[in-house]
Amino acid sequence: MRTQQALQGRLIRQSNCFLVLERFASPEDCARLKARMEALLAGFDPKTISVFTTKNQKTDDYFLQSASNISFFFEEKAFDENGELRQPKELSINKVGHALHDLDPVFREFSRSPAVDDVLRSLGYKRPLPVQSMYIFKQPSIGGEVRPHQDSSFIQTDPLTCVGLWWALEDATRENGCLWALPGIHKEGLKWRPSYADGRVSFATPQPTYDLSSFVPLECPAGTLVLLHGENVHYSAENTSPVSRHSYSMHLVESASGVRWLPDNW
Ligand SMILES: O=C(O)CCC(=O)C(=O)O
Repeated sequence: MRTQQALQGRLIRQSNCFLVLERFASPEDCARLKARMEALLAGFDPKTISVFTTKNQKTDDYFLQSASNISFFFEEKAFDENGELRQPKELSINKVGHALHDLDPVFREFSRSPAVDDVLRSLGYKRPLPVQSMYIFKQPSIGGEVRPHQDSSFIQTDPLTCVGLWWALEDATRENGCLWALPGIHKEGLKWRPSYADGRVSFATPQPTYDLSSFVPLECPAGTLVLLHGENVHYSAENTSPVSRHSYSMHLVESASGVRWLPDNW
């Protein structure tokens, strides 16, 4: 019943591989998550620097260990030629991840709320298990792109069960780097798979490229929840606008019996 109420009137776009639900998070929810992130950033010492880029998948220890930490990654364009930050850390961070849903009380409460649980159960999940989360800033002018990818490439179960939940904490537009998704692509299955066996990343084939003209923009107001099928291909472009685009996302899998977590996942 709560699921029906949660979904009622808010399903603005549906394809087989993504759903966009407006007004899922209240303005107070968005403000609470943003304020909490501000506090986490205030306590962060930028000496432990790692630059996040999805162009060349990061393989350093700081990145790999962030799976079970709250770690901070800078924008590539945050640094000048001497390796110094051009502007305050608050305007230089690309993202924070990847265990906010477990380790931080505010993000944990939001991530495991009854409303989130209802949506996952309405999708058929019996024991949904959050395995990764991140806060992306898409900083004004320097916000880096996230290249087209399938979440199941990095989070694989047998059978495939990964689902992405992505919340706009600020209005997301084409100008400030909204998500773009490729309708129907999930029917073609998993395209690419890296291995993280023995703490090292390796892959047998290069990451596939996609014709970006087939993607649709998921522009949406703050508070919107975008649900992404694990084999959907999605990306977000650079933010060259003067406006940031904060978001929080979480990836989950089914953990009921009969579903196997692959040991070479990150
Ligand atoms: O927020 C973004 O720009 C990209 C997020 C994303 O690709 C994801 O959550 O899987």
